[in-house]
Parts: sequence; C-alpha cells; structure tokens
Amino acid sequence: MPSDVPSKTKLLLRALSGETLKTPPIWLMRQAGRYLPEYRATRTQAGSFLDLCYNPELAEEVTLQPIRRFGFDASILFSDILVVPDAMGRKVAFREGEGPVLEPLRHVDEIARLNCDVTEHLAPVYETVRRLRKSLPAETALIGFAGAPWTVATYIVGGSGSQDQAAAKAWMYRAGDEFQQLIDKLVAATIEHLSAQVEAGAEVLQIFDTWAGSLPALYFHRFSIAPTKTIVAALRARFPDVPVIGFPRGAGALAMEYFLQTGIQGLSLDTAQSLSFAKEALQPIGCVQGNLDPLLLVAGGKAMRSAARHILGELRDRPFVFNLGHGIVPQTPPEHVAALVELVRGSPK
Ligand code: 1CP
Repeated sequence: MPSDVPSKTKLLLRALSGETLKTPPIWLMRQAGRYLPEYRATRTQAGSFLDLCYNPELAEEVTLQPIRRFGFDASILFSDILVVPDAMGRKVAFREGEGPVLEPLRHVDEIARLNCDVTEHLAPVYETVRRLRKSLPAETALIGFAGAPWTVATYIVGGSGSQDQAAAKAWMYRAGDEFQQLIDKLVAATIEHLSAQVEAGAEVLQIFDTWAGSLPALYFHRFSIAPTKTIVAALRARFPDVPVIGFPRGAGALAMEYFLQTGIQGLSLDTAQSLSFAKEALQPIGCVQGNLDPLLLVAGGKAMRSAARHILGELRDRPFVFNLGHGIVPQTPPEHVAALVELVRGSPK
C-alpha cells in the first residue's frame, strides 16, 4: 500500500472510529459531477458515461476535480453502482437525459447465469483506485463504494430507474425465494467488488441503499439489513480496519435497527431523517453522516447557512461527518459548495 500520512490522522477515519472532532470532516455525495464545468469538459472528452467510469486516467481526473477546488476531507472514487450489473452480464447503457437503461431481468433461469466474478471486468475501476491513492493529498481519505443488493436489484429487474421500484417489488412479493437468489448473487458480487477496491487502496467503503425506504418493515429486514450484514461481515473478516458506511435512504426509524444489526461503523442520514432521533438514538451506536438537503445547496445564502448551522449544532458533539442527505444536483452553483465548506471549517467549537 502507498506510504502516506498514517491513516488514523485522516479526519474521516478518526470520526468513523468514534472520535468527536473539533471541526467535523466534510465530503459530499456526488461531489464529482455535472455541476462542475471541468467535469462536463472531461465527460465530453470521454464519450459515454460508462466510458468515463472505465477510463482510469479520466476517472482519476474527475475524482480529483472537487478535491482541487474545495479540499474535501474525503474523496469518493468516480464510478457508479451500475458497473456491478454491467460486469455480471446485464449490459448497462446511460442515455443522455434519460438515465440508466438495462435489459430487464424477469426469468428465474437468468439469475443462475449471472456472473459473480466481477473483478476482471472491473479491473479499470481498481486501476483508478490505485492511481488515486498516489495522487490524492496525504490528508484526504479515499472512499470506495457499491450499491446495496436491493437497490441494484431494482435496476436489474426494472431495466431503468423508477420512483416506485414496482417491477422488483412485484417479483419479491410473488416469489420471495426466487428474488432471494438474485439478492444472494448480488451479495457475492458486491463482496468481491468492494474487496478489490480495498486491495487497490480504498480506506473506507460506502454502501448505497438508495431505495431502502420503499421496502415495508418486514421486507426491509430480509432484503436491506440481512444482505448488508452479510457483506459487512465478509469485509470485516478480510479487512478489520476498513470502516463501512451504510446509506439506507428513507429508512426512517428502521435506520436504528439497520445500524445495530449490519455491523457498519457509520450511518449516512438522508435529508428527511430526524436530527433529534439521530442525536439520541443513532449517535450512541456510532458515527453519523449527513444530512443537508441538496436543494439547500442550490438555494445557498441564509437558508443554507442556517440549516447547516442547525445540523452542526445538533450532531457535532458526538462522532459526526458533515455531508448532504443525498447527492449534489447538476444545477448547484459551485460557489455555494465553497461557502458551505468554509462555514463547516470556520466554526470550530
Ligand atoms: O451524465 C452524467 O455525467 C451522469 C451522472 C452520473 C454521475 C456523476 C451518474 C449516472 N452517476 C454518477 C456518479 C456516481 N454515482 C457516483 C460517483 C462519486 C460521487 O459521489 O462523486 C456515485 C457514488 C454514484 C452512485 C449511484 N448511482 C447511486 C447511489 C447514490 C444515489 O445518488 O442515490 C445510484 C442510484 C446510481 C444510479 C445512477 N447513475 C447515474 C444516474 C443518473 C443514476 C440514477 C438513476 C435513477 O434516477 O434511478
């Protein structure tokens, strides 16, 4: 592994190991992306979105862009959760203005044909990670990531993004044991993908369960908590020092059971999560991260500043990482991001 500042001096790692810091670390979900003119320029150069994900030189460049501008405490690998289904044999395309498109998987026989040995196809992603460990500033932690099995399954079955995840749910309710086979395949592929990122130099992992909130409680245990728990246990056995952050978006009060049962070290809070619940029920379990509304970052000004101060006031007395409640949106003015970083850094206790 590259020699640099001992890992434990990196603020994100200190917060995730349970330390309360004077100035909380800050990074933002989707910190690389279309709101940055330099990203749009590189993206044009790369061709398609997936070409960018599989081009180590350009993927390294777009990962570094927000670090150069804002000096975040952590850098998240530029990739996508849908490279995993792509590597499993469900070809993914990103159509301009339309989002991801896949050939929908609807027959149980197709599940057995999914390839769980994804690391060969995803070798360029690990090459990006290796490059980043060399090029990132010594104080910046590198985060690898994957989608949670449930969230990735909604795209594989639905064939695109959706607001209600209806296609995956229809299968899950009709034939839970068949659907479980798909989840099991995704668990195996995700463990290999995240392990390969750590072997290449990722120091923290985040698991994005973007559609966790659409699962009823009973199904939330089976299809969000249980698969995540299996993944985290396998990763902790292989890499005991690498913390894992979970993002069960929309989980509400179930976030507490998710935090307790999955074995993660950090919990990412969505925009709607209650701060008093986070303070009283979640921070005693471990570090929390979040949860400014990405649209407040679009608004900027007084509304953004008072919301950010409110979050700091509620959560900074226990292990905490400043972040958004979901990803940065393309219409965000970069100056607002700079103002937010200054606010979080400029108000030490
Ligand atoms: O045109 C473009 O340039 C594509 C926009 C884009 C970007 C910048 C997509 C397509 N993916 C990404 C990068 C990305 N995706 C990252 C990079 C690192 C960073 O945060 O800077 C990460 C972590 C993701 C994760 C991701 N992709 C999630 C989980 C988190 C979340 O935002 O909820 C999901 C659901 C996806 C799928 C996806 N990829 C892209 C789009 C437009 C979508 C959403 C599709 C839908 O609406 O369902």
